[in-house]
Amino acid sequence: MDVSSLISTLSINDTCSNISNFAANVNGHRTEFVIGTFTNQNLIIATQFEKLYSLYSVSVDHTENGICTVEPIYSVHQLFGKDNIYGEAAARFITKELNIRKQLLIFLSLKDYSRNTVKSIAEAIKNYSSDKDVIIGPPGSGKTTYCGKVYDFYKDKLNRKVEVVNLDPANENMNYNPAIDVMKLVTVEDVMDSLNLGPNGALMYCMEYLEENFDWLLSQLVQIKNSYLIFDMPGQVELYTHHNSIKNIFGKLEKIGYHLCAVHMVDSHYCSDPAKFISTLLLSLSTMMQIGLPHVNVLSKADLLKKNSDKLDFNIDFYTDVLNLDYLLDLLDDGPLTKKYKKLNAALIELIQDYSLVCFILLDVKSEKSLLNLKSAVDKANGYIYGSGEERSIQALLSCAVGSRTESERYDTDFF
Ligand SMILES: Nc1nc2c(ncn2[C@@H]2O[C@H](COP(=O)(O)OP(=O)(O)O)[C@@H](O)[C@H]2O)c(=O)[nH]1
Ligand SMILES: [Mg+2]
Repeated sequence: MDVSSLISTLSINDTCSNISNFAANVNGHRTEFVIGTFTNQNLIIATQFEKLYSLYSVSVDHTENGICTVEPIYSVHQLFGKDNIYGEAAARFITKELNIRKQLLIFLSLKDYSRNTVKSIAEAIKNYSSDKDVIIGPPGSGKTTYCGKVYDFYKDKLNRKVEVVNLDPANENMNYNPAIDVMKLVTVEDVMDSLNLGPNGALMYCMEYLEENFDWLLSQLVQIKNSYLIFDMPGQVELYTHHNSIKNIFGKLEKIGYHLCAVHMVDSHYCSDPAKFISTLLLSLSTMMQIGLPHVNVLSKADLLKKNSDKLDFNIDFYTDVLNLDYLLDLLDDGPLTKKYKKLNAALIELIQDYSLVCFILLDVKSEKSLLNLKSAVDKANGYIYGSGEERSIQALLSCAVGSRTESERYDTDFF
């Protein structure tokens, strides 16, 4: 299917687009899907034939004669194809089921339009669209703590179906009950004993073993339907800067249609020393380059950072926004250990500024507002659009319709 020429034929002229395709088995029929997200509209193609037969346009309205409606009103128009009232009903059903809030262009070419088939089509899209966050970062940065907290928060406060997958083969003190646990496949402790390796070597081995046994992970993942997944990852830095197993595992997950977003956590304690902060920036940048996923950098334990803010050289914004590092260069050039390396300091600062990719979100896991702030950044990085089953107040729908407030901002005013 030549999607780009189709999109230009449909005159969807949009620079901000996100298009993906995948195939799924829907009630015994191979079905090809294309999902496109644009600023003002969404596109769904679902075909069980080689061709596209019918195109429908569904508009979503939240007011009638100027008065807000309790439920959104869906108006369906068939733009081309043979008249098919079942197709129109299917287009309406899918829009509603996926809680789509923008105009939807939907091509449906199905062998039958029974309720069962149409429901399975919506399910297949939902399964595909549910996002997955991979929580990465050095040991002790707070990944496991965050996974447990965010699990409770998503489930209890945002009403999202959510599960945590533990991929750290040496995870202690999990404050959540993992839906999948890599420690059932392999543990660092066993590898250290059986192969006589140290902890670092054993962890590398475990991730290579997981890569080789990707089918084990996949067989468990397919059993989790329709949930937002959070992957708790191991902390060893080289796994994200140059070793390839984790990158390959993420690549395989993306290939089968998972949307991943990397949430990279670094202890905000490193802000207290200019040399450590530079190494934090370099680590974050090289991880972004190596992993190559939508990426959100986080400075964790912000409560401690705030408590000790008088000990910082700059305001907290300086560390989160990473806008002008020349001030940091001055400190490095005066530092007892770093003053010898003026040229190297200047080159490192220039490298980070040239890429201009790294900035941070602060996180204090004890604050719901902080969890929400991070969630909002992750949703934006992910392009999370479908929120079926999440709270649907008229206000929320209206504000989404005009694009004025994100779900987080709504939650913010509703709960705080
Ligand atoms: N003060 C504070 N401590 C935190 C926070 N997040 C995690 N920690 C602590 O940091 C330590 C390491 O956390 P853990 O989640 O095991 O880190 P991981 O190795 O990255 O999984 C634990 O003692 C946590 O209690 C936070 O937001 N604030
Ligand atoms: Mg951990």
